[in-house]
Amino acid sequence: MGHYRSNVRDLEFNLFESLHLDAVLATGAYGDLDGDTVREIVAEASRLAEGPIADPFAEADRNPPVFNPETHSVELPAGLKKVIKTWHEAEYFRIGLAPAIGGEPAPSMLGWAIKELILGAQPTAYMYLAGPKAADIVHGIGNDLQKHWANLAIERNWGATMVLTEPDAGSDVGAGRTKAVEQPDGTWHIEGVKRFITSADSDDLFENILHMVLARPEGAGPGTKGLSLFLVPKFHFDHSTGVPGERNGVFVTNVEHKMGIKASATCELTFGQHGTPAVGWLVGDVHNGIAQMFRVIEEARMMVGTKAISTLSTGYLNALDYAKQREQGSDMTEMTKKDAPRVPITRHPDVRRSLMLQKAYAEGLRAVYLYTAAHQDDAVAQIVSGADADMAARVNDFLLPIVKGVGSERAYQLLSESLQVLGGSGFLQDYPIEQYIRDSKIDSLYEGTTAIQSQDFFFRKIARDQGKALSHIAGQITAFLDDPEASPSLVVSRDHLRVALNDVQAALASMFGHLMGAKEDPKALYKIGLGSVRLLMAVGDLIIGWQLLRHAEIALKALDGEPDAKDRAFYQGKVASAKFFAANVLPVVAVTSSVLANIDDSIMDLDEAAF
Ligand code: ST9
Ligand code: FAD
Repeated sequence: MGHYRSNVRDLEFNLFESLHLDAVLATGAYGDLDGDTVREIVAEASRLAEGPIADPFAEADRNPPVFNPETHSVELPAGLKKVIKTWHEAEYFRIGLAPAIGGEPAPSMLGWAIKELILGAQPTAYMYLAGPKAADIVHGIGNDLQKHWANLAIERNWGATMVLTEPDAGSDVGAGRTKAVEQPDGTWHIEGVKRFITSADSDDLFENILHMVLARPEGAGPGTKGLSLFLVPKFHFDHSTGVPGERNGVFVTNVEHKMGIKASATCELTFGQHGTPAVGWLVGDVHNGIAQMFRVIEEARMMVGTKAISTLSTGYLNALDYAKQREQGSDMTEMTKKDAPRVPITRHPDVRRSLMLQKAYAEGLRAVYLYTAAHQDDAVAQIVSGADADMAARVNDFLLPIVKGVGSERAYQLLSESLQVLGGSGFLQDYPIEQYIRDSKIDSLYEGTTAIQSQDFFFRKIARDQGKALSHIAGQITAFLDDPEASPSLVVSRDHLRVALNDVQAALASMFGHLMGAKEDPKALYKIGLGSVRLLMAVGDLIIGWQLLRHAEIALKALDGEPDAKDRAFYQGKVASAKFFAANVLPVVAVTSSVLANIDDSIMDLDEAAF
């Protein structure tokens, strides 16, 4: 068996038993797509992911892309190229894309469930396959000609990149210096150097690459609002047929050597410095670059969170397989008997603790990203949480930093537990977990670091939203807690959830207190900066705990119906992980609440020399 272990049963549980996919499909909003077809699609995608897609995972890591400075090109490992082609040919990319560019209508949550599979099996492959989604976005924000290019990009299978970062503009995108100079024919010449650009060259995978580039038109203002979005193709092309022509003046000038996701080419990209102008086209003929680019960023943040969560899930399932087979030591109750039989390490309480924590986070975070995806479609959101279109968009925005920020941090933290279960063997390259850890570290860095996610969460998704999405979610949790049909066997767990909800509300009140305080004394903002990551993680735990307990209720009802042995174990696992999370993780939220109420900001006055 290859490295990747999918969890199709849990995906189906989320889609059908938790998020009511049958009812969603019965609305007719997605044509004649039905439940059986969805199950077949997911099962087939999983087979592909666990088999040929996962196959060259280690090979691609050990033989990373090779940069040729003479030709400004990147050579990719052959196995990885084959994987990328195989997944593309399976045409999953059409799921959920606009029908006008050849997409198949489907709920967003189905698209993300399938993306989870490739993101766990071969994450770097998925990043090379961003072209169709980029085309979908260009189709949404481009002018008529650019909408046609979006069609060409799908038909002719072009690659795509998102180009924001510069050496002096990382988190601070608004510090970008790359310049755009308008030409008499309405095109623009882009001049500058961008850094860390994923897939800026991709061997011979694509006949063309559409770079989506933020640059500052001459004379435009400072900061992000002065940036505009340009399409800069690798090759000029016939605007009607798409047939490629001359090379455009955008060249890869370096490829980074990295800790993980080594198979993903991370490139320096230079515009207009090699004697050929880098010609760009202003997207949608409007100077609204940062808002337009955020359409791409939102998609990519969801992708990064799902990648991290998927990696944690396969890390956990690998650890579980190992633990079931590894015998070591005797049962703790017989620890003094030297001749007691050896037991599988799954008998040791600390291994059980670790496995159950991994399971709870992996499945809880899966529930969170799919619940988020459910709010990316108006019809689905209505069924899942009663949100109207406006509220659905707010809830999606609110949950994105949790999927990305909490998903990436918890995955990296818990993958360390997965490795620990294997003991010294986990440290070896014979097992995939060391690579999972290396490959998933990036998830808390790119697409906005965790600190950036936490500030986005507090300032934009809560304060600027006037707490509307937050109230909607808190209302859902309260309704769950007050459900008169709640199972008696979850009473204690629900109490933990109720207390955690109160603790989060107290933590938020403290943060709002600091925000109000900043009107008098701007230095009160430091307290928010010192506490925002903790707040994000605490809200994440609250929402994970709620989702797990929702699932436990569903599982308990299913257990009453006498399921078969396999399903019985599955549902029992749902109940056990929810109870475990409620008892072991939710009480810790109180600590965060207390810390946030009494934030000590004295380190902000400390001389740097004292660090
Ligand atoms: C990266 C790529 O890291 C990682 C790997 C990607 C692999 C895929 C590669 C292929 C891509 C091809 C594309 C395909 C499609 C995707 C497929 C995925 C596979 N929500 O607060 P303000 C907007 S890329 C929505 O004042 P500052 C809004 O318009 C690099 N919009 O910010 C707002 O105006 P207003 C990623 C938001 O102080 C305006 O921005 N880099 C949001 O000026 C200004 O807002 C980063 O992520 C939002 N949440 O700037 C940078 N927030 O307020 C991280 C802001 O009027 N840094 N807007 O509505 C940040 O996010 C900063 O906080 C900042 C600050 C830049 C926004
Ligand atoms: P910095 O912004 O310098 O941050 C350094 C540290 O300071 C971080 O811990 C950060 O959290 C903290 N910090 C910075 N500002 C603040 C603040 N205001 N408040 C609190 N803390 C702060 N970019 C693209 O445009 N396209 C891509 O395709 C792309 N792919 C990438 C692939 C890889 C492998 C990598 C490593 C990066 C990629 N990036 C890409 C860039 C990525 O998005 C940035 O690295 C990221 O946004 C962080 O910027 P930085 O590295 O400059 O770190």
